[in-house]
Amino acid sequence: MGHSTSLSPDNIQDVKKAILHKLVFALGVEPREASRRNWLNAALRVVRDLSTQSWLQTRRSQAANTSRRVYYLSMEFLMGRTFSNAMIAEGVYELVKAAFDELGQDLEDIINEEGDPGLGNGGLGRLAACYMDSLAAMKIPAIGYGIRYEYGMFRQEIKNGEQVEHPDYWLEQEFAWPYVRASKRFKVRFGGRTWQEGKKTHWRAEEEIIAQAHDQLIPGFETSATNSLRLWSAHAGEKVFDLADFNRGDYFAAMSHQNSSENVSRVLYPDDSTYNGRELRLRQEYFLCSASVQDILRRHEVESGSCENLADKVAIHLNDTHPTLAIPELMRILIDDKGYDWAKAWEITRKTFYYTNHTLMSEALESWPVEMIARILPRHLQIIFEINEWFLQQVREKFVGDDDLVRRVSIIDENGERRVRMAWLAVIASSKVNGVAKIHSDLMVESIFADFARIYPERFTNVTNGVTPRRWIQIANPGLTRILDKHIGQNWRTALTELDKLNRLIDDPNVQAEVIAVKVENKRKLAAYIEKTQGITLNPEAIFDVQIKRIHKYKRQQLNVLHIITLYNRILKNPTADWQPRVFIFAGKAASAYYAAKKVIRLINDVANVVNNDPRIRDLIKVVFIPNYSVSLAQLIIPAADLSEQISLAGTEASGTSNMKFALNGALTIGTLDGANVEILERVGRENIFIFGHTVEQVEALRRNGYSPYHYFERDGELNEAISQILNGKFSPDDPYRYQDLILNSGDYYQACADYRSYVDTQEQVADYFRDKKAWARSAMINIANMGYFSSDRSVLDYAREIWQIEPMSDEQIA
Ligand code: 26M
Repeated sequence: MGHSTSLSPDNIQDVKKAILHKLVFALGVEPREASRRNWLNAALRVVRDLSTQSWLQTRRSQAANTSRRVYYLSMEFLMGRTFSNAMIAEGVYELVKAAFDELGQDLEDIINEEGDPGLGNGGLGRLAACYMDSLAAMKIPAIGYGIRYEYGMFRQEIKNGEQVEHPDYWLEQEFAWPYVRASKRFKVRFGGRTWQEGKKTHWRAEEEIIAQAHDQLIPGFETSATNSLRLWSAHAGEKVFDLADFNRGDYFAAMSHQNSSENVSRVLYPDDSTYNGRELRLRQEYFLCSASVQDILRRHEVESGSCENLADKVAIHLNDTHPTLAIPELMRILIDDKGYDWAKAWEITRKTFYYTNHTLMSEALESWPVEMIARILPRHLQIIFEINEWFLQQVREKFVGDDDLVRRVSIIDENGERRVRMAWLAVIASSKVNGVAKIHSDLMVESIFADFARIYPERFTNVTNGVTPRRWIQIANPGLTRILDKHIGQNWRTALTELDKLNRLIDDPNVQAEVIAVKVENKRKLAAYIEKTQGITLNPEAIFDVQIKRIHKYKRQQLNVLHIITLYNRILKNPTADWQPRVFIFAGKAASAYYAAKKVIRLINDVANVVNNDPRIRDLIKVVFIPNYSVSLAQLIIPAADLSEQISLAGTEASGTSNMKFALNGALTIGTLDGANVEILERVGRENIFIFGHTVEQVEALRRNGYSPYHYFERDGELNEAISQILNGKFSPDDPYRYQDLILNSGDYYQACADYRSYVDTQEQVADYFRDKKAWARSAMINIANMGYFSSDRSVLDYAREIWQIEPMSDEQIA
């Protein structure tokens, strides 16, 4: 099972029959009336049956296994579409394709019929999804825990150049992959009060809701190891129906309690850059933590009898601080329900937890008002205070007299309204804390966690992010897959460093030609999508210059726009020069309350309008903003890119992961010395990447000496011209003041003006280099060949070895 099943006529007939059987008996639909969606769901059920057999097998062997299991807690899982991934994991893609051929259906159309659940904001959620895929492929026993939001990330529409948000009710369309586990339900309680009875603390909550499990199988690529992702939905417990209201005959008043309970899993918070202290978000976080910790303990007790050896069998990983309440929740259950004393509970807890930090930006750090936690989770607040007392005592003993240190590392921030610093709690209770790229992990211990690095030097480490080659090459880029299979064999799928073999072929003109041809094929496919959806015609010979990511000041989409305007001005001044045609592609969502980010979207669209419709430009440059960025759009756009824009201010982008996906698909990077760009540079070498801009040290020096954008604005004619045009309404003639507050007025905190000159000059080198098709193709091949390190398989194996201390299972253990 799982390994490529042969394409024999018998097998094709079997799959065809299985699909028809599901169509009729699982969906109740006749073949002649079946829609594409029906065919998709029937086939999903067939593939799920295959995965289910392996899954039950894996569960049995994991339960019998003595090894440790990791539980990956994340408020976000951006899984992308399931169908292709499941087919290739089970090795039945070609078989299903052949069966659908016989049924008169085109597999690609059916694949594109699947929705794309947006249960995450961006990098952090997609990383969790890549890790789920890799944990299964690497046979590491793992369960992901998250929330089954009813509404995912909003759907973005661009109307008159502006972002308009629409609710994404993704459950509207039937999705046949998950199992609903009616028997897996846990009570999650909120509010009320606590009291002491001798040594025992009691908590009487005033509200109780039910967490209901929805499981998705995560089949490991070509292995029978199958993990699961368990997402919780919130439901009204029976007792929250107000009987008094019922008796009065007020049905709707009685039912409204149900609504408020179910609000907890209603919607994903669509902001990934600024902490917002909403009470509902706190409830969501606790809901995830409580249901998951209860489930983990239940499973552990079934397998091991008691919680005594919990830490030997259980590793709980916190994907950022969002699930940090799992720490006091585990403490609470161990002490109040299982009767452990505080010291023992704390010892177990500290050996169980691990925490990954994904950002250094202070405005994104979670800190909840003490008052709010007291109201919603009174018992947990007591436990947090107790942890803090224990911790500060240790600090006082070790650093005698350093009261300021004690104030700085206290979990409770006493400056102004008292707040609980979630990152501090996560660090104090975890065995290991990691950053997500080398530079980020270094900066982490020099900046936000500097005090903790003194207190616990051995606790901090790095695991550089990675991406799954199954989705990001095999599924997204069939053309490149063909080239790789032909020249270096098929093992790269689970051993990505095999790509290194491509280094021998970089000067082979035939392979170069193949690489160029596949890139052009992918560019045509993207161009066709843009033509169809937006009516913009693109030249596939142009450089496809792509920046797709959340819109944020620190990511500096404005810097990209300043370059576009500069190029526009240059072409107008010298129209007959031999300009390299270029297509600028953007996509990404702005948090709905992030005024400046929304303005940047509008600016991109305003500039697009002027540039695309100026006949003097003769289509030499085109600007496209693709609406509603998603995982499935990324799969279409990334393989078509020539140039990957990774232009964040040095020191601000923790890692980036699209930078890896682009390079893996043969795009060259233009980027700063930030995040994982630094490690990409190390592997591809200076000649095969375009690095520009200030280093972290230079950025800090500028800040220390009082940075001013005017310094650059006054000295650089082209920068002056571009900014003046924006400010004077050149791109918004209907509303000349639209961009008055952009860039200069806000002080240019992310130093776009300081990096402008080196960015624009480097872009000129890009254009020159692109003229030499063979040199470019050779560099693209060097990029692909040296991206093996950035497989998420390597990342999860690093976690397993260095952090969780988990051995991957052997094939014998699974079988
Ligand atoms: C926090 C509080 C309330 C509501 C939402 C949030 C929140 C949600 C998502 C905060 C941050 C969120 O995501 C941050 C993120 O995506 N960080 C990115 O993580 C990637 C994976 O490690 C890195 O590659 C990116 O550099 C980093 O920006």
